[in-house]
Amino acid sequence: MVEVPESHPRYESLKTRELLVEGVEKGITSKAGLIAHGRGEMFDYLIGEETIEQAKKAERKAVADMLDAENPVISVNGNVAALVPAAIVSLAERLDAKLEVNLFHRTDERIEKIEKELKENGAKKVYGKKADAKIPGLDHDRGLCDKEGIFSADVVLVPLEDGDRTKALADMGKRTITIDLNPLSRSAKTADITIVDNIVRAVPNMCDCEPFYDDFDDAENLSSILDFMCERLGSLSKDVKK
Ligand code: PTJ
Repeated sequence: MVEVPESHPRYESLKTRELLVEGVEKGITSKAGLIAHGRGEMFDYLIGEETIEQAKKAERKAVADMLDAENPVISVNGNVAALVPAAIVSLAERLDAKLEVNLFHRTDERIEKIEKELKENGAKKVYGKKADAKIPGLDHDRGLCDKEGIFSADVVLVPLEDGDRTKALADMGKRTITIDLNPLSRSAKTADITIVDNIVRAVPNMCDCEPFYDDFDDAENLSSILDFMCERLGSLSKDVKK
């Protein structure tokens, strides 16, 4: 891993990139995962690279929903495993949720490597390898999942997810929660709760936050995030002219 000096103004961001590059080298993260992260970084710029109030509220609501669920499952892909392996295991413990490796670019080798990474970070059981069920409406291996895991879950946390899969899970009647920096993505628009925050901040926040049990309107929250981005761009535009 390249040593990034802590004095570098973009230290946190560069360190996060290095984790993903290391994930690719270890065979955990797909190469496409690097591109997906770049898109995420762009939206992170628009919110000022910090957790905004709307995201905090969605994080707290997501925790409340997962705590209330009968069979909550956290879906883990190659980016999640590279960026927050220890925190995602802690979150699963807090929420009494199952962890399932569920990949877009699925190979048995990647599934096993991610399972190993999660176990090295304290996970006792990891679902995903069995793949004895299929999410209806998804072609090829994208639809594979575990009967005891995602297939029978009532609430699924799907961070950094492909829009088709989020929709297919919603069509199965599941409550879906996503973490996605892009408020315009199909996942963001489909999920019942959308957390527009960087996963490196969102998951640790969710390990510690107070659950929010009141009413929550996801569309209202998303709209307010887009307004926030527009206002922020407006004030940055004024600053440039000074
Ligand atoms: O490991 P695999 O094979 O399952 O593949 C995982 C990726 C992420 C490559 C795959 O699911 C994919 O292609 O995803 P998408 O459709 O590019 O969507 C990823 C979404 O996550 C995009 O909307 C990004 O803006 C967002 N995103 C990227 N990095 C982050 C992020 N959101 C939060 N935190 C991030 N660090």
